[in-house]
Amino acid sequence: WRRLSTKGHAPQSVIGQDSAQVLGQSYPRDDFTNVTPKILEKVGRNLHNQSHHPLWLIKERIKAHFYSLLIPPGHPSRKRGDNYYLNRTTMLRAHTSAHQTDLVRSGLDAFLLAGDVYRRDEIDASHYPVFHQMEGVRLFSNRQLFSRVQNGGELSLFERGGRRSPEKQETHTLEAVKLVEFDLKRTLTQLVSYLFGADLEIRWVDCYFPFTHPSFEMEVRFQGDWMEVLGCGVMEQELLNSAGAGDKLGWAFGLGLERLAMVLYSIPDIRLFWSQDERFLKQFRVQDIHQPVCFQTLSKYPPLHNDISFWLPNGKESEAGRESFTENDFYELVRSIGGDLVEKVSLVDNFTHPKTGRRSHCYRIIYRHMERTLTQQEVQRVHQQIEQAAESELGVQGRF
Ligand code: FA5
Ligand code: MG
Repeated sequence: WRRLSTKGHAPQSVIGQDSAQVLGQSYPRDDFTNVTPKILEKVGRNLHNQSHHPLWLIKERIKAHFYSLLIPPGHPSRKRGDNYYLNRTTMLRAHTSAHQTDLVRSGLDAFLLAGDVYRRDEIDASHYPVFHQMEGVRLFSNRQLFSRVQNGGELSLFERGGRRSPEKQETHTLEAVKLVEFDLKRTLTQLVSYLFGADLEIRWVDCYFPFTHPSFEMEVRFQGDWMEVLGCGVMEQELLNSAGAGDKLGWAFGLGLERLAMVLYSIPDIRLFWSQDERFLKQFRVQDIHQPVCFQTLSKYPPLHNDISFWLPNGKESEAGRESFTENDFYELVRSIGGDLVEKVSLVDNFTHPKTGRRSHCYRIIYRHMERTLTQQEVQRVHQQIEQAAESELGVQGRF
């Protein structure tokens, strides 16, 4: 009650003879000044942030309504096992799509943004728990989409009573979606041929994302295998509606900057991006960003591998619905102890005892330093720490 009473509420913002003090900043008075002390008293109160104030309450309800439209609380993209949480309400962002709505709401209809993103994920040469994504969005009005089509004026973006199908969302017309999808794929194909030349082999794979439908992933040929470099699709109309762009259709993509740089510069391992070794960094200091870089890979030092086997804890689910053991928990533990010495962890055996029903996992950990040769002893020390921590922190029983 003390906090809510106005008595004793020292206003943070006041107006004096020469200047107004507003939230710690000073603004000199001039002939335009007309603000009054009564008004300034209110600045900084932020009623909508005051817990259980009616404005707070209605705001929270509106937020809950829109948030639940697209990513319900139990959605996999919020899973504790796949993400890093600061606490119950705040996580490190796991993809740059988190910013789509705000930027569309701000009025932009085409934008790019880049940022660092964080995920608990598997461990190998193309996965790292911190990486960088670049997001692109483009919106189309009816006129923009159909102006290139003969008699396009008769076509529309939306239809009533339509159904969601593998090709399209319920409110979209098939002709509009096909044009957006075509523009999206053409734009991304042009991007990769600009970066890599027309020779790069690519393919499109259908997939699922919560913010787009239909959705696709682009894969490129890298060192003899297909590697996924980006996800994309036709934006969910609910997202555009809630961001004030309900009269438009849009596409969006999110690409992994590391993955593209690995292909472009033949960088063999994702850990190298964090290297502070001049032999790595100096190769990219070109005069002109378009100048090709012929990356000379640092000589590869020999790998050492060690296996680790353990019985999993009994498969009861805890009351929070959390599984008692997940593979990501083990990967995370290996990372936090082995750091960048660990090149890859793979599950090589998954065994269920025929009588007791107990499950056991065997993982192979490949250790390799990017900048020098590791010794057996050094690796042994780290490996033993991993064994001990697995028992004490994950509740597994070692078969070491
Ligand atoms: C997404 O993150 C979607 N938000 C992309 C998107 C944006 C779809 C807009 C539709 C519309 P995905 O989880 O597939 O999708 O990640 C996108 C890209 O990030 C991947 O293709 C890959 O290039 C890169 N990436 C994903 N995980 C890792 C990782 N652990 N390490 C390095 N790069 C990664
Ligand atoms: Mg993906």
